Amino acid sequence: MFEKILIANRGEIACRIMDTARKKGIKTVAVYSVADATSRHVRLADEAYEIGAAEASKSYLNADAIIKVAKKSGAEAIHPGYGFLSENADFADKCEKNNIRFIGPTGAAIRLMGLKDKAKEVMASAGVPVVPGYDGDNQDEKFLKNKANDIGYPLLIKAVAGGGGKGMRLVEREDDFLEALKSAKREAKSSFANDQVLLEKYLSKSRHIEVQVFADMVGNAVYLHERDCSLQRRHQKVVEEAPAPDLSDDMRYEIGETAIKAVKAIKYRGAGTIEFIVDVEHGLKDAPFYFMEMNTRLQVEHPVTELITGLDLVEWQLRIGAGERLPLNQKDIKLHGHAFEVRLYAEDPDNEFLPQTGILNYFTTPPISKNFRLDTGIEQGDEVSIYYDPMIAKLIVWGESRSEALRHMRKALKDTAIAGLKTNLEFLYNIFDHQAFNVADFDTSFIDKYTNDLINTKKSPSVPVLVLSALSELMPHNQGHDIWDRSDGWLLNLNLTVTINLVMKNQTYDIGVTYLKHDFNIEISGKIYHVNLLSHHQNELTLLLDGTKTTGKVIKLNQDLTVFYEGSVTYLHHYIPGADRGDDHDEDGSILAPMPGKIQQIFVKNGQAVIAGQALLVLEAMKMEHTLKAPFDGTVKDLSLSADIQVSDGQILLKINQGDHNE
Ligand code: MV4
Repeated sequence: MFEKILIANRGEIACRIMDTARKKGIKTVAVYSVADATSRHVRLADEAYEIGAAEASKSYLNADAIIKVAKKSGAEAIHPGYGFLSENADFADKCEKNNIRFIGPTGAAIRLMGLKDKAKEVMASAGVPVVPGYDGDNQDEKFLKNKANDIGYPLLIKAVAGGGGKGMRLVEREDDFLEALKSAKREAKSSFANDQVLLEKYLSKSRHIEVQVFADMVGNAVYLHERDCSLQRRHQKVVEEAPAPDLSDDMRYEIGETAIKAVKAIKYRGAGTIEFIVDVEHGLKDAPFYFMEMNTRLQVEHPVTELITGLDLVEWQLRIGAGERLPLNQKDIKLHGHAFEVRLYAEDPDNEFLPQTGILNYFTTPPISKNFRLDTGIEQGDEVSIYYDPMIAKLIVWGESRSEALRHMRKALKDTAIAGLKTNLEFLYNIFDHQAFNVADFDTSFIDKYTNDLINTKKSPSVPVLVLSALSELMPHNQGHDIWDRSDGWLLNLNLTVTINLVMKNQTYDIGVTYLKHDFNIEISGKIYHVNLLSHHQNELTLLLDGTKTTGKVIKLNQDLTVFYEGSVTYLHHYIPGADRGDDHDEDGSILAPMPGKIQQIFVKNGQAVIAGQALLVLEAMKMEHTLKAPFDGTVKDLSLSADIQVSDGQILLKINQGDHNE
């Protein structure tokens, strides 16, 4: 076994790998960019070396710098985690050439699985079912259009060098084919420097079921059963679970054995995942399933497999990487219970999931237990920057059954609180609170289909949220004391009413609070509510609201309140005349780039009248599209950009002259 390994990654996965290495008594070497100098993975490592600037290309993707640190530190092996260099065949080869064990498959296996057409050919010849279509080298437009007509519509155009949906186009009708083909090739060329595409029949009602596999260096291979990752948004997985709900034992066996055929066909080594697409047009029972792609790395969602098998997949990677045989035979790998994982992201579902940056001023999660696991790379006070994926943490739960695990996840999400930046917490809660998901009635279209249930952009805050906020604002903010310790005379003047002004989306709510010695009357929009305060501790209040027990958390930063109540998250501002700094958005209506990126589309022109909320342009950044909208009614001016222009963070893109409507 290794004495010392280098983890060529950051964030939660680097911390997670270090956890296992430490348990095995293996020394760990961290590498970090200038932006990560004080991050958690640096603190957890035995040694740490700076390898370059914040941009990943200058640090975590800098293969030579990483190998240099491995040599200097005496690390015998490198664990790449996921993302970054984890599926870079040249890096894997370079490690081996430098006599450093790459903890993963050979460069040859990575290379082979990196191209969808080659991967499909290898799988088909190994007897693994692949989606019907065309994956040859002939890329002539007319030839491909004829092939498309043979396959039938709807069909998918997929970049062979693509992955995760990039360079993928759904074509519903023959007339749309050529334009979609050109668009897919353009994106593939710019993203992968390889514009070759393949065609596939589109399975319009599908489940994404993937099988965790492991193989050692002497030809043994096992499957650690499957994960269902059908809940995706723009090909980013949102929820993963294991095992796949309602999958029969027969089908579990069949899918698992098929995955092993795939692994043996490519002489694989280490941890891997075979992704299948299951055609559930006629239900899941005996449904046809097809090879989609193979991931030659440990995946983000591996914890759900660990929880239902009781195995440590990183430990297996280290042992196999050190040349050991597989620790278990197939018959020894048992399933127990059900697990879910959600990815907590710094993004704003109310604004097209725009990535958020800022300081994590407040971050609390439930206590760790056999039912709750937290994998995170950041702690309270850390910054979420624009340089890396805005994932804050993974919340993972385990229960004896799917319904018990669902309960544990709802509880975990309700007991998680984050303030200082917006997150997808409420969006995640709404998924686990959704009837269709609870009865496992879902497929890959779930998030698109139920978007309006999942992203319930609030028009106004609920009464419990307003009551919790108003009372919280009356507490002395010397933490831990309760309302009775107020030093001012307010509590002595019975029947005195104070008004708290709370603002949400430019709408003000005046909350009248009257103290009645043992309880309160609270007036909202002319209606009186009777409230007993039961307890107030650590930002959490419990009260009786017209006799109903009500508990919530109010986190205050300056005059801004983040309110957590029954899975909902509400952002309010406590307006105190004179205490408020001026609006920080500039009066001249400048539209600034929220982060570095490329102008993808412009919908308006100089002199055009626009209304508040109207889409102005699309910025491509952080692997996603971000639509920038008019902050108020007005007229477009100073627009001099064109598509494909690269813009910097904070750059003025155009201005909206407020109010005037000259065409
Ligand atoms: C498919 C498919 C249906 N039919 N291929 C490929 C990339 C991966 N992220 C999802 N992929 C899919 N490939 C065929 N022939 C369905 C998916 C798919 C999906 C597609 C669109 C939107 C969301 C999706 C979620 C999971 C799987």
